[in-house]
Amino acid sequence: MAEQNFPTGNLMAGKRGLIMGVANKNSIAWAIARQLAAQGAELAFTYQGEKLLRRVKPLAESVMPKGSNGEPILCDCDVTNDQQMEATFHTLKEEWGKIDFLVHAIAFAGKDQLAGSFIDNTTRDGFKSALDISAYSFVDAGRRAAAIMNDGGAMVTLTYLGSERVIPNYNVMGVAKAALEASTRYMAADLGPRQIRVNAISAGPIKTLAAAGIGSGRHMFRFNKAASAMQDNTDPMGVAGAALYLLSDLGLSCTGETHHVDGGFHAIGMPQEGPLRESMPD
Ligand code: NAD
Ligand code: 0WE
Repeated sequence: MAEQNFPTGNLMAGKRGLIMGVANKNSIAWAIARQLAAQGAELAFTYQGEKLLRRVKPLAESVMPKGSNGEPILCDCDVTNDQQMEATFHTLKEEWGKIDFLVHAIAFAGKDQLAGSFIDNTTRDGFKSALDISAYSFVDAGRRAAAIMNDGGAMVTLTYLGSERVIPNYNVMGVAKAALEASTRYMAADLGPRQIRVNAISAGPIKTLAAAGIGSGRHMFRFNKAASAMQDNTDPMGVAGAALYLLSDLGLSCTGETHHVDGGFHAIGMPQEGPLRESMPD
């Protein structure tokens, strides 16, 4: 993403929330955090282990409004660790009393699960851990967050088209994203009466740590650009804008939704011939 200015305003003024899933400046969660901060939100962050604190701390400090009493709230939180999950939301309750929103941008499957044949390569343990980290973690974080959303609230998670259609090598992550999207709907139903909205954003491919080292990466980005309605790759700023809509009061009455931000790739049945030829010269 080029250096960009996120539109400023007051859409998130007076709102506080937790961002889970910043690993570095390319993380989708970081684009969302910057957009929310530009609209006046106060943010807390989780990070996955000490190694990532070195990256996340300076980022967090750069968006915390000056004069807000010093240190941003940073919690070490591996989502498979119940004690760390407990401690994270305990800290938020202690520091803030309540929260208004949650951003969940976490996914993981073992590298061996993300290549070749789905039916042959998906192991019981690989399946369990992909669904635990990538889908159950939203249910778990959502339950803990809702417990301190005393004034209504909103939650957003990040998903991918591989939940709806077969994308080569995405494999068990596609199954995990299907579970994540279904969880979004069930959570929306449970929390709706308390004025807590729960939505998912289905982003097109974006060059982040999680998208690096994908075997067919070059091909995937070129194909997505050529075959999408907008004939361009997905800009994380569009994802951040969608998150702002869904997490602010603009999102009123929208819940249980999976909103695609992918240049219209999901809407295309057959891509135009021209751009495809250019992207894949024989
Ligand atoms: P990223 O690598 O920047 O973020 C992934 C995050 O998941 C990291 O911060 C990592 O620390 C965290 N994580 C993994 N396992 C964890 C665990 N056990 N406990 C706590 N945190 C853990 O990559 P990203 O692309 O920004 O991914 C964010 C979300 O966006 C993911 O859910 C991903 O599936 C989704 N998404 C990504 C793309 C894309 O092309 N990059 C497209 C659509 C959806
Ligand atoms: O959700 C994702 C990626 C999530 C992810 C990435 C990794 C890489 C490193 C989960 N687990 C791991 N495990 C690792 O060891 N995306 C939407 C990005 C992505 O990943 C793909 C894609 C796309 C798009 C994998 C194969 C094919 C397409």
